[in-house]
Amino acid sequence: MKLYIGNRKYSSWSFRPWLAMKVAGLAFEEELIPLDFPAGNPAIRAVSPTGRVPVLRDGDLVIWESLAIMEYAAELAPSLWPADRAARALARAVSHEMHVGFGALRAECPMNMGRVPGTIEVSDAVRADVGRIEAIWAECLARSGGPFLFGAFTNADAMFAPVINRLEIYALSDHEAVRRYSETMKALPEWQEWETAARAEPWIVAEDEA
Ligand SMILES: N[C@@H](CCC(=O)N[C@@H](CS)C(=O)NCC(=O)O)C(=O)O
Repeated sequence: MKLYIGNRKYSSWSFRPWLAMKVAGLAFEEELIPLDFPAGNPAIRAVSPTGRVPVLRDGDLVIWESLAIMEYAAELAPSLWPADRAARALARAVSHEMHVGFGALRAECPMNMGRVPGTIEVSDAVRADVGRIEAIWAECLARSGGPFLFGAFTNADAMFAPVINRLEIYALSDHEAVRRYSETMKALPEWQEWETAARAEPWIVAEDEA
């Protein structure tokens, strides 16, 4: 099984399935295809029907879209969704909300694993996105008791992983639940492995440098 990813510094969509599959202990190879071409890297087109990463290849099977990859990973490692049916439904709901939502936060505040934390000007729409994320995290953590959103680590945590980076590097939240949850996520050895490799990357993508 091989996961094609983009730059670790910037590719938030790649980080999600990579983190989920690593924390779940799935064995896979990875190949990084740099996102440093203004019109898209032709090497991505060669492996991805959408010209985007992440893409998972398992034998002849090619899966694109981060959440579809994570659903596939959860079939191989069922702990990636909560065992309880109601919790599993909620974990999927917040994961889908992340997949389609928070457009202002994603557009104005790109994930950047190499950035020194500091504030930037953000719109009211970003503040609203942050408020909704704080509410989701506080509610999930209160319901499960933590330390992850649904108790043990699941795909829902992986879906929000890039947001943890965004809230930190643009200093967007001082909510207690965000602080506690971010500490838990950033202490994962797999998080640290990704971050260390990201910081060693040579590429700078201007449009992701807010
Ligand atoms: N909806 C897709 C989004 C994938 C996506 O936008 N990937 C970006 C990198 S994070 C990409 O491949 N961009 C192509 C490029 O910049 O050349 C998913 O969930 O996987």
